[in-house]
Amino acid sequence: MEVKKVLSDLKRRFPNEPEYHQAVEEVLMTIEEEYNKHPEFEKYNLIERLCIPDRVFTFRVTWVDDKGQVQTNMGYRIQHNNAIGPYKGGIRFHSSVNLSILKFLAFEQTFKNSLTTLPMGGGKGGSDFSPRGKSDMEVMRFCQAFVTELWRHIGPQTDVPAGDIGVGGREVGYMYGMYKKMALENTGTFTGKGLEFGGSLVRPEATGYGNVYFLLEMLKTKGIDIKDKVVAVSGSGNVAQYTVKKLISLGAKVITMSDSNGYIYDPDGIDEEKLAYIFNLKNVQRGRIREYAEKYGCKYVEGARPWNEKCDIAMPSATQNEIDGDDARALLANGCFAVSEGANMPSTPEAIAEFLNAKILYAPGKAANAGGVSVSGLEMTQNSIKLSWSREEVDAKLQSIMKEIHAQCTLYGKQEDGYTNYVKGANVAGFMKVAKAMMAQGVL
Ligand code: NDP
Ligand code: 2IT
Repeated sequence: MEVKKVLSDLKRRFPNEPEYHQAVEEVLMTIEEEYNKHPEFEKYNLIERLCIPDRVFTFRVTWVDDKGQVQTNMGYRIQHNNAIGPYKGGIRFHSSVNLSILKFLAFEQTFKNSLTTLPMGGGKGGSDFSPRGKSDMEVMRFCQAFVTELWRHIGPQTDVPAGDIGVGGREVGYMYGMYKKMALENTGTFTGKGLEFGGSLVRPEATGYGNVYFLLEMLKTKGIDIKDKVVAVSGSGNVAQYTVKKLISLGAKVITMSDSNGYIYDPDGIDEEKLAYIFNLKNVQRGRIREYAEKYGCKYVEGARPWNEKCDIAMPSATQNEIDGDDARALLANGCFAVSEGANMPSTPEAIAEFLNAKILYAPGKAANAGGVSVSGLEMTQNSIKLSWSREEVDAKLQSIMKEIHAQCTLYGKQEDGYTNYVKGANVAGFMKVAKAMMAQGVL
């Protein structure tokens, strides 16, 4: 494989998809060496078959708002690769959603799901609909209209969606309800469902908790204790909230959270009580993070990201490309020694290069945030056997999966000087499993 040629071909065939190109480039650069050890991969053109999604569905979603006006949004589902199991991955509702963003997410998901040890392929979907500022009934009508198109492409053995930005328990509930009405089946073709109708304990917590479990594994390699470490977290949604919850329970000090308008800096640290306020503010009131600063009298910085604040550890948990080269240099200059990504592709290529050059502990999202989809996989298992496991059982399985992902990253990412390049480790380990499965199944 010649990475430059593969990339230039992809850019020519799929122009104007910068996030997709970015995600593919990062993976190809790191798997090139391993790929070229297997001439059989090249013979079967594995690389193009792995980079280009199996299929892409695009559809218009039409719904009626509270004023009686007819609205349209775009809907998408990318079925990227099902070599190791049914397509699996979340649905994102955000005004920025487009084909490029969903293709990058579906591509990443394929490698992430491969790392989880569970039999799941990769997919992603979403819409440029923004739930922010919409009434509950508007969100419901939109979800129903979205699924009226989507339902024919998904199923428990074919493609199992879940949540992502803008899609939480409320949205999954509305989508699953409509799906059941259309498909006349009750086999759990969505994960992140409510506990009353097939959801799994620990699924809401799983991405944030899983990221902290991965961080603990990384810290263990250096003999560092999480207690009293200062952590900067971005975002204040599902992933950020449970990341902070776990960090507090382990005695770390979380000093920042953010949303798309700005970030709060609390030098005393966010404690249990303040976090309960954030859960209510974000999940019930659907308010802005600025209100935290007003309530607790701390600093709020409008229109900025938290990476200039001094911290030991950074856990970006909002969105893609939220840490650029300057942010990375600021973090390093302030002594940050570990970055563990809750979000998907939050660091730009320049930022990643800074972290790797500085040889800090740096975990890419596809490894560190895989706890969410892992517990989704466990939800699918529970639905299949028609049983529910206890909180302790699911949490123990999540912890052992995160340990196993860390071990796989170490296997392929450990360098001669002892430094672990988790980017390379995650990409090669994720790739090898999918590649072997594709080879065994013939040219498809
Ligand atoms: P939520 O919708 O619950 O929260 C998203 C958070 O990020 C909000 O605070 C939101 O702010 C902020 N945000 C979203 N878009 C932007 C933007 N363009 N600029 C700045 N801030 C932004 O989503 P999740 O917590 O579920 O997802 C967060 C990240 O984690 C995403 O990258 C997602 O792909 C990833 N992820 C999620 C998993 C899950 O299980 N949910 C699993 C693995 C990864 P605001 O309120 O202003 O919109
Ligand atoms: O990016 C992700 O891994 C998710 N949004 C979760 C996917 C899932 O199927 O649970």
